[in-house]
Amino acid sequence: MNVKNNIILAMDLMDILEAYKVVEEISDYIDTIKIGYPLTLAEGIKSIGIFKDNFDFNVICDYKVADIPETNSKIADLTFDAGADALITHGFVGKDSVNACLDVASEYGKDIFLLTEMSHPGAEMFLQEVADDIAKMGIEMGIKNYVAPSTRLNRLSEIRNIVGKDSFIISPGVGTQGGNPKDTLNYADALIIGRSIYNSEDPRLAVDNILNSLK
Ligand code: NUP
Repeated sequence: MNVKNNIILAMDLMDILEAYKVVEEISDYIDTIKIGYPLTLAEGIKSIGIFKDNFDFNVICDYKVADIPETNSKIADLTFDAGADALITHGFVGKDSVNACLDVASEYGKDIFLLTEMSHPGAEMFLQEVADDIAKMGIEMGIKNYVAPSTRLNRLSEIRNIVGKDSFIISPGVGTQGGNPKDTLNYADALIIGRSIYNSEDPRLAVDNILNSLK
C-alpha cells in the first residue's frame, strides 16, 4: 500500500459530518484513512463508502478481528464487501483465525494488517510477551503488512527485524500517546495519527507541523 506523506489518519470521531469536515480540510495531504469501531458503530459500515466515494481514499478498517475462524470470515466478508481496502486482524488468536481473514482478503484482492504488539501501556501485561512470535507467524504465513507500536521504539525495531525490510509496517501511538513521528519512521513505513490531528483546532496546521517535523 502506498501512503501519501506516510500519514494515515485514524478517524475516531463518532459523527460522520464532523469526520467529513476534518477530512475535507486535509484531503490533499493524505490518501489513507483508518476507521474503527467508534465511527463504524456510531454511523454504520457505510462510513467506508463515504471516504472511498468522496475522497477516493484507501480505507483501512481497524476491527482488530479476534474470533474463531468462522466468525472472522464473516467479519472480513462484510468489511471487504463494504469497500474496505484492508482489515486489521489480531494475531494472538492464532494461525487458523488469521488465515480466515487472509483467505477472504485474497478473494477480494485486498489486504490484511497483522497486529503484533499494541501501543498502550497495558500491552506490556500480556501481549508483549507473544508479539515477536505473532510477527514470526505472520512471516511464515506470507503476510506483508503489520501494525507495531511507535510508543516503544525498541519493540518496533525488533518487530521490524523479524518481519524484514520488505514488509510494510504502520505504527500507531504517534502524538497523543507519546510517539515521535520522525523517530518512528526510522522503523515504520507509515504513521497512524488520530487525536493530534482531528482534535486540533486547526487540523491542517497539525498535519503541516507533523510534516515539517519529518524534514
Ligand atoms: O496498538 C495499537 N494502538 C492504537 O492506538 C493499535 C491500534 N490500532 N491503535 C489505534 O490507532 C487506536 O485505536 C486509534 O484508532 C489509533 C491511534 O489514535 P491516536 O492515539 O493517535 O488518537
